[in-house]
Amino acid sequence: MSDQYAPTPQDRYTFGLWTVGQQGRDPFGDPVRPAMDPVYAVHKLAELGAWGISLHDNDLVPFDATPAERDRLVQGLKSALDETGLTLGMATTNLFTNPVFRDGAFTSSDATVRAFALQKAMRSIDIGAELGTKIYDFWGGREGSETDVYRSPVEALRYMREAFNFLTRYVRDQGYDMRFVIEPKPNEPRGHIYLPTVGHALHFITTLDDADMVGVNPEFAHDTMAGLNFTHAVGQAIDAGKLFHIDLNDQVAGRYDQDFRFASENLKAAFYLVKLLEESGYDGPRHFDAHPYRTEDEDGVWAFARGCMRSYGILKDKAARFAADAEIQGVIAELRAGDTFDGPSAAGGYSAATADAVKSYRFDTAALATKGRRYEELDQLVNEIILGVR
Ligand code: GLT
Ligand code: MN
Ligand code: MN
Repeated sequence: MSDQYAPTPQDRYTFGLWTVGQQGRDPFGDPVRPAMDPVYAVHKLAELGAWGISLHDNDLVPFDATPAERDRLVQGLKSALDETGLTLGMATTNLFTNPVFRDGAFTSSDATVRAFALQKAMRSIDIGAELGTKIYDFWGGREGSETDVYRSPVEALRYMREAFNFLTRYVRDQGYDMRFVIEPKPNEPRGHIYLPTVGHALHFITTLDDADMVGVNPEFAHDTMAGLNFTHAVGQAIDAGKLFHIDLNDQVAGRYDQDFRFASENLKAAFYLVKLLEESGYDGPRHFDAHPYRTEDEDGVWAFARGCMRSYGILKDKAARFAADAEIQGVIAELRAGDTFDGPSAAGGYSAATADAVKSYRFDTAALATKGRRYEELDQLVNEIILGVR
């Protein structure tokens, strides 16, 4: 299927090695697909038109690898990236699989575990730097609790801050050209995860020594699990100048963490998200952090990867159609014309005189109260764009 939606590296699509390499293991069932060699995944993704990959340290280097093994594996992947021209869009540390992290990593109650987590993160940051990534992700899957019987959330945030302050200094000391992103999630695998939403993370970042180096990595599924509007969360990250990366996938609200193919469930939410991203000038990776259905074999994995990229490209085209649609833009222009106000307001900033003027202004509330917004009409036009009839 080669057409205008065929992905190209200019689209900046990236995939975690753990996504196309996901073996379909779940809490009730064994893997259904064999392990995938990272070098093979890089070549396949290059063939499909992706721009890059992302990885955890342990997607490439086993937890107990010797230094020689580590060097050989990193070198092997580096060669694959060089040969294909793919980039490492993001790297991160696995601070959740090993039983050591049963009660968290940076926020573990055990000081030895916290120090070990720092060691693992620094070694993993070194791998990321060697492979050329400029974005380093922190998903605190185990950073949380089921019960607050022992560690207070205030203590946990203090530990988290210590770790971030230490690691940004480490990156600066090494001279790495790298920024950090915090990836919020409300729960799973912990009952309650610290920094559960984009808003929590954005505030936490303001308390860090090197706040300029740290942004967020919002994930569609994580906000959707909690019943939140993901596009609004992304909007807040953009407003704060902190959207350094994004994890795209899909999810049914109220279910377990599904990590479905991008736009497979919530087409319209995906449309408004892509529209926002494209219109905002976001120029980071369009990173797919999703899993193929457990029903699939390897062909299904590549159908999944193609589907993520094609849906993004198609929705990007739909957003452009929205912007070019004369009827839609006509309605918007009429609404905008009726939405102006040349009386006193907050728009020009505060002054005592403006405050007095606003307080004494005679508003025609009867007219305002009866004014319709035409959003039904506009939103239906969006449906018709998405459904392909305009
Ligand atoms: C894990 C999680 C993702 C994170 C990854 C980074 S791993 O699959 O569900 O949301 O982005 O650690
Ligand atoms: Mn993610
Ligand atoms: Mn996820």
